[in-house]
Amino acid sequence: MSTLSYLETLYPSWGQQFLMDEVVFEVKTEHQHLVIFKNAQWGTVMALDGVIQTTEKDEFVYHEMMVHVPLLAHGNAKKVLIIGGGDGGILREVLKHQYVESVTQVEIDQQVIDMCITYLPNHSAGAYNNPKANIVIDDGVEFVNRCTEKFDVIISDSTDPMGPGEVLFTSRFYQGIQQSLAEGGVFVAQNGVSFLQTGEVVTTAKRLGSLFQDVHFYSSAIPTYVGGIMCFAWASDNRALLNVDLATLESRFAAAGLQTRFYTPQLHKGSFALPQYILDALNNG
Ligand code: AG3
Repeated sequence: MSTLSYLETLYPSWGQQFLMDEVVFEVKTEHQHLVIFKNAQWGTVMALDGVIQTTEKDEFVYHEMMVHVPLLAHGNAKKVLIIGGGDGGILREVLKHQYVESVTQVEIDQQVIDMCITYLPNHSAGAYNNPKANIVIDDGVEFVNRCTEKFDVIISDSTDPMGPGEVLFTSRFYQGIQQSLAEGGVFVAQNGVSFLQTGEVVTTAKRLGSLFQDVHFYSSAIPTYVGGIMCFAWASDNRALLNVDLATLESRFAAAGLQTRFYTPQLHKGSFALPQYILDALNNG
């Protein structure tokens, strides 16, 4: 049995630990520590600066909820923008929607994409070769503030708001999002494990709230983002998207011909109901 292990250091006094059967890639620079290893329970695991980013076994929960919720709520998204998401899981799920004409992905680091194609090939599953995919290596904040194109759905698949990911939670980023969102469009973003990172929902709600008419969160439990449910931020000026009824979601889901392992239209509806501790934090914040 392996004695090498990886301890997540996201929280100061508690964290999950993995046995590393094999370290397949590791790079320690002065700015970051990236490691990809194999674990019997979770398959290939990627961690960055002490935080588990994705695992082969449970990535579908996160990627399906980040993609199918906004896309099926919208129902007719033709242009989609992904910020971050270097492992390609978001891109893979977006491209399952046939009516999507083009997907632009802005990732700051080409090396992350290349490494994930090599070591986590099932995440992108060939999506980077799809002619509808347009990959831009750039800073997401600069891109959205400069961009003159408009997108129906924008998905921010970032790290936590510390280090390089921090800028993707700022008002300047959200202003760029507002400018880049087509009329009737919706923005969603990874927004932390709320039991432990409660401040994140409060801050995001304030920042997005001053720019969009409709700011909300939906949630899901992702096994290796430990500590309870993760919240996803939702921002739009189109209130109808939040209130799409179950029958409509079911018919869009069927028409899209999606084979999912987590997403269902009923889960979609239910994911917008938040526990009282989050509602209290939002009301008191
Ligand atoms: N990006 C989100 C990782 C967040 C982990 N944070 C946490 N457990 N609080 C993952 C990239 C997947 N494409």
